[in-house]
Amino acid sequence: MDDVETVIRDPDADALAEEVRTGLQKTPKALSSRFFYDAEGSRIFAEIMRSPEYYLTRSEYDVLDTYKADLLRLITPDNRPFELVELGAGDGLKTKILLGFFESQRADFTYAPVDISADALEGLVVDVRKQWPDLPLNPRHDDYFSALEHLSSETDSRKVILFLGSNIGNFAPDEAIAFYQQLHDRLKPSDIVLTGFDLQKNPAVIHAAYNDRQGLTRAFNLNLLRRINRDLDADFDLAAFDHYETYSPETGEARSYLVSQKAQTVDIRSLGMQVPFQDGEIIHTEISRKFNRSQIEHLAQQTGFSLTGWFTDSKGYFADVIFIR
Ligand code: AVI
Repeated sequence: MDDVETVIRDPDADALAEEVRTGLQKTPKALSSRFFYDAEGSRIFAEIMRSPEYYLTRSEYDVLDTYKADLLRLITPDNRPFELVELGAGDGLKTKILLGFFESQRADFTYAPVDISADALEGLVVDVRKQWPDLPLNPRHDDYFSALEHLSSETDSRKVILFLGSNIGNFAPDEAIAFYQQLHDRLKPSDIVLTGFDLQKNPAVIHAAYNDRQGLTRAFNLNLLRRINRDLDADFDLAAFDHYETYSPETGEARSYLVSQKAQTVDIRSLGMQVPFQDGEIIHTEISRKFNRSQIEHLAQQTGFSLTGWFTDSKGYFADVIFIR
């Protein structure tokens, strides 16, 4: 684990305090979903990905498994070595399809997973080492934006940025544009970005994915309050908040909220803050955007990329899309 530890710092320690200080003074109150992923949040998210309603992971798995050979051909038509930089790698379940296939084809590449969760990253590194002991690994514990600043331009190898799992959907529209613009600035011509986009579909299917019967999404959302209690010495009563989800087929946005079940005041001791809640008051915690093809084409065009590959699963639920710099 040495190479994980050398890059370990907690990108969230001060950021969480700042988010809570400002977010709970907003109207309406809001906290960013990037703080969902402590060890418990990552564990619950892994369960969500296995739940019957959360089709995204299965759909993307289907795309990558079906089109892995086409993807490799598009990534390196000239067999040039490449560095596979995965932003938000998580447990790497889907990426392992690509790693296994690329290894079997003797592709010359390095795998550089980046994740905000140290636990998820460490698990992934152990797993990858076990399965492919010779694969060069370069893990980084960091958030996406600061990881982009460290994309080394020293090596000659082509950069292939993986941004799978519809992580892009958790960005507001202006953040998504800023993200690709930043990538465009840091990459060189012929570098590649492979993004997983969840597509717009029957709204009932999407709504169910964020309202699973087992209550996993509910637990995932409420875990944010548990984390604030632990990290900022607060006294949120988890039983006095509930999960609420909306999906608008007009905007393509699934939105998660925590709803106060009564009038109450929460004490956040490490910030010296008392936060009043009315009965029924919300905290907005997450946006999960769903896209259509013309929005994705526009995103590429707006940020200076060319869309050169479009792969969907058999149901047409999910697309993995190649942008070339
Ligand atoms: C990580 N991200 C793409 C997930 C999503 O679908 O927006 C997080 C999630 N939130 C609730 N369920 C899953």
